[in-house]
Amino acid sequence: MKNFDIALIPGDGIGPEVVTEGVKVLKAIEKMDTKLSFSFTEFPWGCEHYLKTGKMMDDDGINKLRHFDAIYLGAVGYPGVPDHISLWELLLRIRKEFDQYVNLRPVTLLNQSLTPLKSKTEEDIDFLVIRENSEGEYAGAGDRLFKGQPEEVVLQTGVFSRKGTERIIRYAYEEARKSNRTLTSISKGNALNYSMVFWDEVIEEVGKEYPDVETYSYLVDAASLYLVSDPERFEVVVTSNLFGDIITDLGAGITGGLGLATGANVNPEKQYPSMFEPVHGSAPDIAGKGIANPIAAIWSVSQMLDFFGEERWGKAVLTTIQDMVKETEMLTPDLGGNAATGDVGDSFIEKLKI
Ligand code: GGG
Repeated sequence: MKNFDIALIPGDGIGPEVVTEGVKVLKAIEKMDTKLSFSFTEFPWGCEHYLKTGKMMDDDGINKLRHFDAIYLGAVGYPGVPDHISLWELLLRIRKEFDQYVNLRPVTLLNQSLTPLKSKTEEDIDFLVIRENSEGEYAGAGDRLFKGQPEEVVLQTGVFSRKGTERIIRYAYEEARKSNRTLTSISKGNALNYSMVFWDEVIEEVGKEYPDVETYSYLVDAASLYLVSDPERFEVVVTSNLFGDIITDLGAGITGGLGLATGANVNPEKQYPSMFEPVHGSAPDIAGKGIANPIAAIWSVSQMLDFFGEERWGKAVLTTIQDMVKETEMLTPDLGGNAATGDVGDSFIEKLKI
C-alpha cells in the first residue's frame, strides 16, 4: 500500500470550491485502488488569514509543509489585499522556498468548438510550456526611490543565473528528447540586452548536447503572433518566468479559457514538495455561486498523480477530462454549459475508470 500525504491550501475565492472537487477525485481513486491511499491536511492560509493576522501563512508555514509529498493549491488573491502581497507571501514564497524551478503548463485543445481560432483542430493545438519558475523577472529584486516625488525611480531587476538558466533549458531538452518533439525557446534578445542575450547563448550551448532535438528560437512578440496564427509550430516550449506566465494565459485563450489551464510547480530532484494548482486566480466575481469550473483543478490532480509515479491514474484522469469536455453535457457556464461545480465533480467520478 502506498500512501501520499497531501497539504491542501484551498486559498481564496473559488479556490476552496475547485479544490473540493479535486479531493473528491483523489478519494474516488482511493476507493477504486486498494493499493493507493491519500491523506490530507488542510491549511487555512490566504487573504482571509491575512486580514485576520497580517500574514498570508503562518510564520513557520514553510516548515509545516516541508514533509508533505505534494501541495495542492486552489487560488490566491482577494479584494482588500494587494495582489503583490497575496502572491509573494504565499504562492511565490512556496515556489521559491521549495525550489520548484519547473512550471509545467500544458496547452491542449480538447474540443474544437472551444477555440476562437476557427480553422484550428485538436491536432493543431497541443504543446507543453516549460516555464522557468524560480528567478528571472520574478526574482523579487528591485527598489523604489524618491517615492511620490517628481524624481521617483523604480527598479525591477531580472536575475538570470547560469545554474537557473541551464537547469530549466536542460530539463526542457530532456522532455523534448524523451517525447520526440521539437523544442522552441521564447526570449527577447534584441531588446533585453543582458538577460535574454544570455538566455539565447545558453540555449545554443546546451543545445549542442542534444543534436537530435530540432530547436527553434523566437522572439516573444513573434511567438505571440504564431501562437494565434500558427499554433501547430509549437511542441515543447521553454521560456522565462514572466514570458511563461503570459504565454500560458494566451494558451488558455486559444483552448477554452482559464477553467481548463493547469500548472505543476515541480522540484524534479524531490528534495522538497512540489505544488499543483489550476492556473486561474480566485475569480472573486463568481466566488460562492457554485459555477466555478473545477476541470483545471482536476487536471492538476492528474499532474500530481503522474509526479507520484502513478501514471496509470494520471492518464485515466486526463482521459476522463478529455471525454467530458468532448461530450459537453456536463460543463460549467464558462464553457457554454449550465452545470454546477459539484455536479461536474460528481459526474467526473461516475465516468472515471482505469
Ligand atoms: N491558482 C493559483 C493562483 O491564484 N494564481 C494566480 C496568479 O496570479 N499566478 C501568477 C503566477 O502563476 O505566476
